[in-house]
Amino acid sequence: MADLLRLLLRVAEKAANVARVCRQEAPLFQLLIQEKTGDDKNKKFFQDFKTLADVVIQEMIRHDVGAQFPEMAGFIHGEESNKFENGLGESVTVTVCGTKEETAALLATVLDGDHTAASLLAQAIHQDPATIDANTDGLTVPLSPSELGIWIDPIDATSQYIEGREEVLEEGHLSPSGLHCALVLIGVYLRSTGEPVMGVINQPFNNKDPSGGGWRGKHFWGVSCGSINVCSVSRPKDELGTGLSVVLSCSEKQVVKEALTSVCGPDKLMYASGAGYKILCVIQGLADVYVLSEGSTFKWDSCAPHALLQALGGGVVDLTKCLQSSSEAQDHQNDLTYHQPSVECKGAERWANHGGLVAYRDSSQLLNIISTLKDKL
Ligand code: 2IP
Ligand code: CA
Ligand code: CA
Repeated sequence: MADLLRLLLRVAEKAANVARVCRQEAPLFQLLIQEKTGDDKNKKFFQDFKTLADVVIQEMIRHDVGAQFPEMAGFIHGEESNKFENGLGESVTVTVCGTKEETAALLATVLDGDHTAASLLAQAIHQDPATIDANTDGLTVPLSPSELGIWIDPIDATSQYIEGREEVLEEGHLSPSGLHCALVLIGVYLRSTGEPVMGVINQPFNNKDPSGGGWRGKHFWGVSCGSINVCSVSRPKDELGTGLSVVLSCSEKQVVKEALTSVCGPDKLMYASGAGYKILCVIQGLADVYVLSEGSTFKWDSCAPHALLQALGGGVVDLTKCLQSSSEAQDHQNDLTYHQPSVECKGAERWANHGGLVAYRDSSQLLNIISTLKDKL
């Protein structure tokens, strides 16, 4: 299934292009940043376009993967629904059509007849991405498409994507907010066990071309199945004696912040936007762990980066389950899984990571976190 990995890298790059185009092309950008003021239709329209960019990206990924791997077609899920209502209250199902022109015509119906915006979007969807140099030669993945399912978050950290603040990233440093927090996440899991086995992360706004050529992205990938554990990011060297570094959501509970201060080194309690970006920080060694005590992330947020962390020898666990379990054994029974919904819930909540999570590289650091938070939550 190395073919699947190469395909996911390509579609994620296409997705990143769509995300960039929506900010670069004035007619699309205007729609993206429209204020939530004015009459009702305007209010609705603002919401519509943000979601439309997401839906279009997700459907494009679903279309391309389903075309090459028909066995997977019914198992490609994502954050968004492709049933869409336009400003006139009409329901439209957004799909990627056979040609650019057909896709543009369909998108125009959602965009209330804005043909310029529709054509620009369709152009980006149907354009072949630049070749990606991913060094996957010689990689064999002993899986078959009929065993696999996919979770897509077309754009994670949408609020940062819309706000659009540009940061210059400093090597080795976590930058808490800005465009670079927006990520395209595609995760692959085993249908039988729900274990993540492959992940692709594309960061569409990683750095700006100094000669004025616009934003350039960066991609990351990992495969973790059986004895095969390969990641495009090498495992960061552990710095001894510097204290644990933890990244949290700004909205994390005070009791968690206080408890973790006691195990963190000075200035090692950090905050960042985007669930995907925070796990990426752990993957890159910009933080040792990401702790989240609320059920505010979903399967599509964690599946892809979880696969990369697992390939590096770490993982993502359910925090509540860890706090409740008596054994300290590393038997993976508390790992997040991706195949079963919470049947008692409705809508997106069916796929929430209800128990919160901890993302880690080193299991001794995970144990440290769990023992610190025990009896505090
Ligand atoms: C969001 C996004 C948020 C995150 C939230 C996710 O996904 O990643 O940033 O909250 O959990 O569900 P926080 O930044 O506080 O961690 P989306 O942007 O796709 O809705
Ligand atoms: Ca998300
Ligand atoms: Ca999203």
